[in-house]
Amino acid sequence: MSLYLGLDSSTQSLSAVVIDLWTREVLLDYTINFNERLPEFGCEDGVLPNDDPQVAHSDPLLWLAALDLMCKELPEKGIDLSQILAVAGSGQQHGSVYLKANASDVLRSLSPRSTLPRQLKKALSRPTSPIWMDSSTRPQCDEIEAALGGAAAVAELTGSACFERFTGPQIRKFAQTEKRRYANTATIHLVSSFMASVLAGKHAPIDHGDGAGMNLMDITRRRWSAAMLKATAPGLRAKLPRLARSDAIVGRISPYFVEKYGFSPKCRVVAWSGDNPNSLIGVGLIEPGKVCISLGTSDTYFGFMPEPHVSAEGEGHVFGSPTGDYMSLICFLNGSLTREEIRDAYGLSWDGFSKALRRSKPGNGGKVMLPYVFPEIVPNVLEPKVYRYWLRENDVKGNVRAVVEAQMASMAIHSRWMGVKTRTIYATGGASANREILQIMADVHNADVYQFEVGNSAALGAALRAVHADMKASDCEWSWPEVVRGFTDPIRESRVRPDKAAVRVYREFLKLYKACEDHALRGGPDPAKARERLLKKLA
Ligand code: ADP
Ligand code: XUL
Repeated sequence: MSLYLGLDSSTQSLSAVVIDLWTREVLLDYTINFNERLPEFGCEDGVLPNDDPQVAHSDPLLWLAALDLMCKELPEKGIDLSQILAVAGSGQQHGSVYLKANASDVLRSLSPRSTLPRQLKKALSRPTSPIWMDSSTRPQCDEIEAALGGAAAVAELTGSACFERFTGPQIRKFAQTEKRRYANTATIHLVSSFMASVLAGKHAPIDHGDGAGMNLMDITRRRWSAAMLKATAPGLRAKLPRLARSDAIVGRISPYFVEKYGFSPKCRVVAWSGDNPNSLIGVGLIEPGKVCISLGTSDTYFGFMPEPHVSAEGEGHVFGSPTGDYMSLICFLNGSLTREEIRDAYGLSWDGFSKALRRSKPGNGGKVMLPYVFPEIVPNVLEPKVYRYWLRENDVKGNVRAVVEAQMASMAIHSRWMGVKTRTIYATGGASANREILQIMADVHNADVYQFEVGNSAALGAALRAVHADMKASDCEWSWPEVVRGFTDPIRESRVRPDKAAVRVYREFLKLYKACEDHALRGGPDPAKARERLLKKLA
């Protein structure tokens, strides 16, 4: 047996995937849902309640409680933790954790007789963590961009224009509004590097994959950008961990996990990365040509990229790929939670939701929704609002189809900058279990869509990264195709093919959707003409 563990600390849950390298088997794919298992932290879907819809913080102690629970339950699921050779992980991107100077001591001397939340609480200089759903830092983004000579200059330098949820603008807001706490902060971690630090019992580096989501790292040189640091907050350089390759070994696992849960003291902790860079590996995107759409809390559209090629429209991102290359990504905040909102508004189950999709037709009779239930990242919408065009609110089937068609159309339109003409899409994330949603994806994008055995591509990707880094550290480096072989093949039988007639309808529908978006967000002309053209096609 050669076991590797991949963890995924995501918005709504902590997942673990355990693989056996020699038999190429996934031994366990297990999730602890925060709402169900840890309601005492007061988060709803992983977010602390706040009166301001633009503010989204979480409780970092919740993530730690989930880690304790996971380590306790893995053996109950049949996993012998003493056999795990290395562990790597995945964190929701952009979120940040603020620690006092005593954190190094606290991390080094964790007592197995107490819990992680209880012990780390005294090391937090800020009790809550802003996460990727936060959109409250537009003023800070504007200030930083102005200091650097505009959004395009920031995008060229860091791989993305300033985005509200990115760590740099979040740190700037904290430094401006909570000066004392900022001064009291010795180290600022990402969710990924924070969790890795806890596992290793010492401050872990930030990897190039997740570091690219901060608006602080020079994307081509892969080091902190002095200009970005200066424009962001005073004294920031000293508060950031070092940057490292995604295959860096942080160290051996901390005695806390050895004594309390039975890990081997030899188990290596590999640098953690963001959930999207991990998913890239988890679906085997180690060369260009295919794209992945992840339907998780957010919907993301991403692909492998050999060279950093930045979005001219300022809507996408370039992150580091764990292979040492790059990846392109667009994040749509209104993903699963928005589909859930519509589902719940009509009192449906997922079965009922799917039934409504089956009973309605492509193009939805020219009914359109712009479902910004939450502030949207792409296109940028700060005030949440659901727009309906020719769509009555009491039309159950119409609304269900409209939300999915809108999400798929928005992805197709806003991903054009990537210039990828793909005939194959890999679908992952919780909602990829829904075949009716995948059919609309296939039809709108005119591509075959495949599912995967392991739903959690981020945790699987982390386990595979653990393999790669552990081999390398043992002086036996494996190529990436060798590492992922047998783990990342899509399920052949899961293929969803585009329907020719539907593809034709959606070609026209995309124009209508774009016209509605222009009308709602940019004061464009009435979209009625575009609708007439679609109706003609439907007739
Ligand atoms: P994350 O990792 O971002 O926390 P997941 O990838 O685990 O999220 O996806 C969780 C989401 O999957 C839930 O919010 C839920 O809305 C969605 N989901 C689960 N099953 C279905 C289904 N059958 N149809 C549509 N969505 C689903
Ligand atoms: C990506 C993004 C989200 C988070 C949470 O830029 O903000 O996908 O990583 O999943």
